[in-house]
Amino acid sequence: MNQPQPTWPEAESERYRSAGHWQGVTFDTYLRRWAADHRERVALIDGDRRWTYPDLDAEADRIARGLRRLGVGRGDRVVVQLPNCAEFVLLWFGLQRLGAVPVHAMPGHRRQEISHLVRASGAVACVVPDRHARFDHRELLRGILAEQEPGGSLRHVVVVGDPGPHGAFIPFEELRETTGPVAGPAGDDSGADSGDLALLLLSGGTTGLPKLIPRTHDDYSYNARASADICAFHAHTVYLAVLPIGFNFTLSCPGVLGTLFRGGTVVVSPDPSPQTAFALIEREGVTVTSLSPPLVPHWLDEAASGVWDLSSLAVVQVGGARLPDELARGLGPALDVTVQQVFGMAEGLINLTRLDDPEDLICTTQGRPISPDDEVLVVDAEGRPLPDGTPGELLTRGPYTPRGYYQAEEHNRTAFTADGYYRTGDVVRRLPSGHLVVVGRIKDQINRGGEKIAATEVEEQLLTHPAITSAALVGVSDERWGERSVAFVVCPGDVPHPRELAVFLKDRGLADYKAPDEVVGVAHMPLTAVGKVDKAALARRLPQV
Ligand code: OOB
Repeated sequence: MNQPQPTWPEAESERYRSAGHWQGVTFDTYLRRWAADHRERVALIDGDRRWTYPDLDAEADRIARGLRRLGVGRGDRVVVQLPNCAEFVLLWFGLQRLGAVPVHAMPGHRRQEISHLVRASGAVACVVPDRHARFDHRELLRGILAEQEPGGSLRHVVVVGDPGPHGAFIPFEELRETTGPVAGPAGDDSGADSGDLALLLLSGGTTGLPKLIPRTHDDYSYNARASADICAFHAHTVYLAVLPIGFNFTLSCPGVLGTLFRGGTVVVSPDPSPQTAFALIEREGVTVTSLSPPLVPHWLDEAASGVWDLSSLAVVQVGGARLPDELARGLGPALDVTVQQVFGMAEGLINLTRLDDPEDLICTTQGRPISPDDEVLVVDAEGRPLPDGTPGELLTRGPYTPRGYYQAEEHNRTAFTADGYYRTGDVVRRLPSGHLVVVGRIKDQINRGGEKIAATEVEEQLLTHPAITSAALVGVSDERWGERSVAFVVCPGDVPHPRELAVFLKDRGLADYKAPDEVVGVAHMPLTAVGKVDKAALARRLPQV
């Protein structure tokens, strides 16, 4: 039941099972095992609240009962848009206990993104905070419900915090039912199969609307375990979740799940500021955390104040966007930690520098694949493999890289090769050691400090502005973000100011980070020989940093 389509060929699946990558165990059962194995250990800390492993297990039961009462069951999709708080983790395991499927939204997502996620996944429920970052998520969900077409899938909205005056919204606290059956047959409560869909991740997107990525129990738990092995996570690992927990990096590379697999402790940071994080590092004895590159300078500045005791911190992972080599070189000595670069993707493949790699590899490469069964090709424009050292597009397939997006048959024909390799759109150089250096990108995406912006999505929105007749969004290098977005627009009249466009796009329900940083009017769009907008020519019009 509930097989994500398409799946791995049987021969490959068998290979991954016999290699021990796929263990045939669901997250629901893993949680039961952890609770039995670590009776006293603290699994999760959020502020003054603490959960041991058995507490976490019992809480998953309660939430599963509450969800079941709402009619949520095995295979049902539930959009989860929560900031970093313990409820994210509790809910995630409550859903796993039912065999239901969390659909990960990011905290910054707004009407466009959330309604797309609901529609694309056919979600029956959404779980949101009341307010976060001065934004009222209840208002957002009221709008989405009101706009839903008759027969739409969304039936329930659960709110962490105050559900507000909208009587139909369910307070998260009310989900926690202490009595009654949790679910199906004993042993594996969820009744789910380890090959079933365990979660849906959102792709960064290139063309059309962002796609959903089907991750199974087998593949996603391997992702977390293999990462935890390489990072040598153990029962005394204390992991600080600084980036959004719904981000694959934070959840599973090795992140929250990798920590739980090893009996360690997850500490939730409600925001990524160094002040908040350093206070938690000091108080809880945090040993490892993960950052995006734009956070690094802020962390270094604050650490230089010398008022914090960060001596417990041993490893800082950085990923999601290219970390400049000099920043990598500065980070280790400044915090007295081992730096680990992480080049991963929601579509699967994770690359890590190893903790004992020579400093040069740690500072100048984005790591190498975590699995011996990751297959990596670097190819030219015709798809022909290139020798080591020559930059080309990275293609990959393997035990935790799904063979296609969720219900996107047509898109899959071009996003994957005929023999199942995912075309990453990343341009890399491969060293003889297997380490990859990310040197560019051929996908039409902007990576703004780790936040991915699909150019076509924003361009379509810009074209709805009455002053704009043609639009092209281009990424240019930027000191703070790594890349910033520049909208080139053709306007018969005045060119709108970036602030006005930001308000316009916000009103249309687009996440704030997708608003162009800069707007440049052009008389007409330069075209390539095949008649496409020549984005490289547009980028050359700007002063380079
Ligand atoms: C992570 O996942 P996504 O799905 O948000 O983005 C994936 C894309 C990659 O294809 C690449 O273009 C870029 O983000 N990227 C990097 C990078 N890490 C990701 N580019 C250069 N250097 C890096 N270190 O971003 C993600 C998922 C799991 C772990 C870490 C990151």
